[in-house]
Order: sequence, then structure tokens, then C-alpha cells
Amino acid sequence: MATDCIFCKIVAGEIPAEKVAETDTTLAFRDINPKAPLHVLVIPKVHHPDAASLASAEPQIAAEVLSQAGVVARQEGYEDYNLVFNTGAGAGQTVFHAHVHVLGGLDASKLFLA
Ligand code: DGP
Repeated sequence: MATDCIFCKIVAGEIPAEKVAETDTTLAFRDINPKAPLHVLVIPKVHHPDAASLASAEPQIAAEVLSQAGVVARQEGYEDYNLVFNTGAGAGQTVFHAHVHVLGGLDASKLFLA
């Protein structure tokens, strides 16, 4: 656990969150500031600063995070969804504990990359 990491505190139960799924190594909870009809964050319980760092250090857990993103989307009723990994402050990352945004219900025609 990293001190002063908000997501480590959610994992530890020190900060409440609306959890939607949990495995031994991952936690999924609703984003506090949703940007889509479905907006869930899937995080590893272990602290790494971003998704690529997690994948380099613990590829098995990175795979579990990705797998859980799909599980959560389908559980919430979305077969089609977007996964976003903001990496670095310049790219909008504000919490430096690896996480993937699971976004459902966005208008695909309005996406940056569409
Ligand atoms: P990012 O910009 O990729 O670092 O996204 C971090 C997300 O985390 C952002 O969409 C808001 C969300 N968030 C920040 N603090 C909390 C919190 O305390 N609880 C929950 N549920 N979400 C949080």
C-alpha cells in the first residue's frame, strides 16, 4: 500500500466506494465523477503508478484487470464498451494507481478516435 494513495485507501476500506466486483487481485467500483452512463474503474489491489508499469511488473495481474473490465461491462449490461488508460498528468491522469476506465453508453460517432 502506498501512503497517500486514494485507491490504496479504497482497497483497504479506509475510503468508501460503490463496489461492483472484486477478485483476489482486483477491485471494480463506480467512478465518483461519471462521464458515461456506465463508468467503472477497475484497479489492481497492489499499487503501481500506471497500467504499463503494472503490466511490466505483474503481467498476470494486468491481465486480470483487463479480464475484469469485460466481466464488469457485461455484468452491467454492456456488450460494447470503451477502455481508457490515462497515463501521465499530461494525458489527464490524476490518480497515480493503475486503473482502467470502463465506459459504456458513449456515442461512438463522437469519440476522439472514431
Ligand atoms: P484518471 O484521470 O485517469 O486518473 O482518473 C481517475 C478517476 O478516479 C477520475 O475519473 C475520478 C476518480 N476518482 C478520484 N477519486 C475518487 C474516489 O475517491 N472515489 C471514486 N469512486 N472515484 C474517484
